[in-house]
Amino acid sequence: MHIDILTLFPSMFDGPLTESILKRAQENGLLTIHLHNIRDYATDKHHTVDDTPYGGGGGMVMMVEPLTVAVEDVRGPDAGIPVILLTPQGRVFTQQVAQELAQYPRLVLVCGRYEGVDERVRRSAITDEISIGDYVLTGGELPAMVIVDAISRLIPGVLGARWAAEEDSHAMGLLEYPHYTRPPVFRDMVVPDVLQSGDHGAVDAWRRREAIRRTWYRRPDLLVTADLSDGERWYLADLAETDAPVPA
Ligand code: 4GM
Repeated sequence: MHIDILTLFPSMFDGPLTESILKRAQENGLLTIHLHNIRDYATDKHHTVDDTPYGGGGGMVMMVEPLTVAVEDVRGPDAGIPVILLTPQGRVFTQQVAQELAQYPRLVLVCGRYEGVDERVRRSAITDEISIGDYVLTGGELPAMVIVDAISRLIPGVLGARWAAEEDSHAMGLLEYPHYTRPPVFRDMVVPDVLQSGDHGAVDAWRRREAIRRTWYRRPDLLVTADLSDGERWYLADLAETDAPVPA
């Protein structure tokens, strides 16, 4: 996967992309990330990239020409490459969107700043708009990092052979089951017996039930679309009949 990122603040990406799993993915050639400074595409001697909005009002708007030329230069002639603007007005980023984007060999991410970008950039250069959630940030850089992280760990080989991203909680439409490691007793809190039983079938069944229980308690909205068996739907109906739910 090759990702180009257009930003006014390339150095903001230094930390997250050069540590841990994303660092190793790049060293192993599974991921390449190129940062491009939008200011390099400014056309005047002051390297201006923003201007006051027509119609007045506060704030600044990112100018159409530097951003459009930057996208055209970075993307090249291949019109099939997604060019994604990070904006609070985009479609909301979910695990499903991450899986969709992870299928592409190349992506271009465009980080806006100020009050937004000139509307004509969207029409001439952007193919998709994504929001990481219903809140406003000072720029698209943090959303771009979130997207790079979520997509990278879906690339085969990035997490290593023993880890299957398909089994991630949100990939299954459920929250994750509870995790434990040593010691078996901490203060008065014990590890459930089944996890120490060595019975893998029983462990899988317990984890699946706990994932459903936790999802029902914390995020019941997810259960509308979760892929549950008939037996699991019965289990859910039982949970829903309990008057005082046990915090999961
Ligand atoms: C307006 C237009 C993304 C503001 C484009 C960007 C939040 C998100 C910005 C922009 C952003 C989000 C910059 N704030 N919720 N601010 O994903 O890039």
